[in-house]
Amino acid sequence: MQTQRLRIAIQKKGRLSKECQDLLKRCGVKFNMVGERLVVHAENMPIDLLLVRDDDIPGLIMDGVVDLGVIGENELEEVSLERAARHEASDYLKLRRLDFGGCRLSIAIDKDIDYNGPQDLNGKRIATTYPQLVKRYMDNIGVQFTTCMLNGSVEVAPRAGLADAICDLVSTGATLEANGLKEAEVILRSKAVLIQSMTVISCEKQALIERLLIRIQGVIQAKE
Ligand code: PRT
Ligand code: ZN
Repeated sequence: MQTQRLRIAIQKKGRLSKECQDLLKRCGVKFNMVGERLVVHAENMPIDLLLVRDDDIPGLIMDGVVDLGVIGENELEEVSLERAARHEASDYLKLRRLDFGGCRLSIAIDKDIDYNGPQDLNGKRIATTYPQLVKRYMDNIGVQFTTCMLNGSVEVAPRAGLADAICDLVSTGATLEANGLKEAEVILRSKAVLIQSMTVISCEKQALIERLLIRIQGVIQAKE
């Protein structure tokens, strides 16, 4: 269902939401976040913000339900691989890498284990929320493994005897340390990105996207 207004999907609540809203505001988009609304209309531009869980953003873009989205590359690439494996639409346009949401997706092991390289992961069970990205990495280096899919508490899996290692997002490393783990391999460095759906849109909408991109460029440069 096409609308005249540009639809932008952003995370409703979480690590990307504040910076995402700040970026849009600095770009001159005026809106008022009130209550538990799913859609918020910008007051001064033909833009609607869709407030959703980050997990839903890649699919909304790939299915052409929204025009733009802001999402972590980790989530974006995982969903894209997962959808491609199911022969579902998995394409998108990456418009710009943003200056927030930075983290790395890393394989971590018990801190007391002697680690000499990826071959040491051979035959191990790895707990993760990102099975596709782990598979891509392990297949590339030719190391056998199994996964244990966990949507939360990944870092406690080794201690709980559910897995030998984990693959999870790391920013400061404090969570790993608190759970007696150490980083063994970084498999992806991620940031928030602005993406566009491959769906053909009106010239007006495309022109608005171009204007927004120029403003985003200005906002990011001003911070540097
Ligand atoms: O509710 P919803 O599904 O929308 O949110 P969510 O809980 O799935 O995601 P959220 O808000 O936690 O994270 C959104 C995005 O922020 C992620 O997809 C990443 O792109 C990015 N990001 C950046 C991070 C981190 N840094 C991060 N440190 N996401 C999660 N973490 C977690 C990590 O999983 C681990 O539990 O923080 C912990 C590690 O942090 P340190 O500092 O102890 O290393
Ligand atoms: Zn999520």
